[in-house]
Amino acid sequence: MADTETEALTDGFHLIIDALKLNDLNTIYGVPGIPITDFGRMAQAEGMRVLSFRHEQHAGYAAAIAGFLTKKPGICLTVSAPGFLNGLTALAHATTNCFPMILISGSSEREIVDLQQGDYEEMDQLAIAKPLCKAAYRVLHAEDIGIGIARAIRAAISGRPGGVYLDLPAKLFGQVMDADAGAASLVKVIDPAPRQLPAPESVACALDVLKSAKRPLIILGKGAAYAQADDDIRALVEKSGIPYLPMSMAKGLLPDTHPQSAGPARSLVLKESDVVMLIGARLNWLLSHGKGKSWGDKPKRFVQIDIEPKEMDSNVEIVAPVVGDIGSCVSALLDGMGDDWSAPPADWTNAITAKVETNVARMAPKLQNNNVPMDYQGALGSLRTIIKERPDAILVNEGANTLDFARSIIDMYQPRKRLDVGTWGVMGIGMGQAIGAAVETGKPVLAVEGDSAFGFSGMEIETICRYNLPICVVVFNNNGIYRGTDVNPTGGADVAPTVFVKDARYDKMMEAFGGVGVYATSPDDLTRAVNEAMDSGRPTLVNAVIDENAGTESGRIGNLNPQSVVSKK
Ligand code: ADP
Ligand code: TZD
Ligand code: MG
Repeated sequence: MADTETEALTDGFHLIIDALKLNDLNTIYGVPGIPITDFGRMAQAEGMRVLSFRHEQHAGYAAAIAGFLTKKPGICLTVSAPGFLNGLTALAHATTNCFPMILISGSSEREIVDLQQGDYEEMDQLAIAKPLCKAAYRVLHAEDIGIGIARAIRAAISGRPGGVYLDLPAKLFGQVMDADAGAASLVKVIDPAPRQLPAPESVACALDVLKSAKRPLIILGKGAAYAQADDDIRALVEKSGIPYLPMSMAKGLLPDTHPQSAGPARSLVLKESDVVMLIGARLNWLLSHGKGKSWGDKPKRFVQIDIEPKEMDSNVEIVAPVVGDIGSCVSALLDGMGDDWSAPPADWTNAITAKVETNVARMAPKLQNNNVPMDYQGALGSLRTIIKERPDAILVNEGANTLDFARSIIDMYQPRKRLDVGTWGVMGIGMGQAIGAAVETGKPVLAVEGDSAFGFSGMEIETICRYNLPICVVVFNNNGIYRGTDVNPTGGADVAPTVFVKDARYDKMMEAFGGVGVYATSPDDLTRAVNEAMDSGRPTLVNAVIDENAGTESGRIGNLNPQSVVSKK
């Protein structure tokens, strides 16, 4: 019998680390504190990359975007109650956007929490997380850590990806067990996101519908970008000859300059198309639910490719649902098209090309203006050229006008290079996503931020400087939310709710942490500063002075604002 004095032991701390590493999860985004401080130290000592943030929400956004970029769950680590709640926004965001992520949170002792005896940071975290994520698990015994982490990984990435919560009570970390038994309890998840082949008859039906179309359209969503089936998607689009529209984060899946891109003719193709094939895109508010004014009055038939069967018919009838993973579905469609597929009628594709050319030509001179103070077109014209010259850089983008103008002006050339506010249009993803993208890909990141949007995560520029990440933040400073020109109608001392301190110097914040701060008043200044930042890889913040009159209310979605007939002046 083994001598218990010399028997090798392990504990919860090490089992969690070993389980993550075994599954090739080597990066943790989080904020330390009770009960996970030592866990973070040990994870770093065991060779994991442990990145500490200033606020859990941004660690969570970093983990969520890591999931989108890598198809592996991003890991966010938080302390109990308040830290957990701070991370929860990002977990809900990941779930909403179908990004795989695992929020691991330390928690207080079950016995005390369940009797509500007032433990340190007491909260029934599992119950609170459940409705906001795809799955939620708690591990109480060291021997269950391997299974707990395996389940979390599989839940996050199989089927429709999403956020998973893993609750680890403080006591678990210190639980001791025999090292061999511990090692044997770990699980390396086999084929965590198995292929899901579409039914052959649904593929045939989709092809029939596409064949019968006079004015077909393909819409690519961020699910298509996530799937990493880039070559097949491109082949499908090109072989079919069908014009396509990329949703925001699907831009670059094919280059925005592709001859079949209908991006600049969006209104036309939505209105006039007769058959629309959605690939990894939902008919939610971002596509006006597939009906109403923006879709025109011509009858439409929808084909939809999605891994989630419940997505079909969510807003309108789907005549050809193709359920499966995008890689398998797209390759089945390609096979089924055969060699004699005929391109859509030329009057349709020519009309789109003409519209695209007109709109692009109309925009071109505006993008070259060198106005001071800058307007959105002049400033974004500069950044557009920079991304054209550096197509492998990653663009992070949030704001209202800053988001809408950048989305339409900056062409993307490679898949998964445009990261933005996602399905909720959430402000605050900026620095977290920039950090996650820089860490996961090693590529330079350009974060184009409204001044309001930037404020949600601004303190994380310290994190950027601390880890010396190649991130260039450009703050579009128009003194406020949408515009800087609102006034308080009472004439009182408080400024209007949408207005910030005038001419704030965000560039000086970056200097405070040892980064490079630049004050830019013209498109030429901006070009110079951003190119320098991208060449040097040094953390940089460019305060881009934008005309405070230039923006419009809520950017391009002002129609979603409720209107008062009583108080509106
Ligand atoms: P967008 O906002 O770009 O229109 P959405 O987030 O609305 O995109 O839609 C993404 C869709 O992609 C979701 O319905 C999701 O189920 C689906 N999806 C995600 N990954 C895959 C995959 N690998 N295979 C098939 N569908 C996927
Ligand atoms: N809070 C959160 C978390 N998400 C939101 N989307 C909002 C608030 C509301 N909101 C928007 O939808 S855009 C925006 C807010 C506060 C900021 C717009 O101002 P900006 O951009 O300075 O970032 P522009 O260029 O001035 O329009
Ligand atoms: Mg602003």
